[in-house]
Amino acid sequence: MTISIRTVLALLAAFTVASVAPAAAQTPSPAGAKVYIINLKDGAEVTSPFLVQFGLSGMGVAPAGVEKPNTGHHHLLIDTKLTAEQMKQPIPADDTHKHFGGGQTEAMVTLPKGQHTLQLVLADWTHIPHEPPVMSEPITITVR
Ligand SMILES: [Cu+2]
Repeated sequence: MTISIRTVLALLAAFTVASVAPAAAQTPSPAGAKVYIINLKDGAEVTSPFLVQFGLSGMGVAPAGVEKPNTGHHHLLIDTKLTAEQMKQPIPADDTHKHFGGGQTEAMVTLPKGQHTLQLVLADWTHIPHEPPVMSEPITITVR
């Protein structure tokens, strides 16, 4: 069996393109878009359960699954953060990565006593953070 050099080159080219292509496309965000926690400041003390209100300026809220320019839905990161690699992928869904795919703009959060970090990240209809990312500075709160 012989394999022509042309076939080898074609296979190499296909492999190179596949390995260079991004894992998933990120949705662009408009300049100046901001997400922030409205009702809690860094260092806040709360009792559990407590309300977290999600603020957004420069973009709109749309439910997960609805593709519309300059929109997204809120995600609350609790005691975790996203790595640079995770910023390009759908946000995981678990106890520390909460999705508000219904378009919710606030949530009651239950956490054990102690210090916790909270951070909001907006993501597109497929749960992938925008480019550039629209995320709040993490805040540290204490549950009494
Ligand atoms: Cu999501």
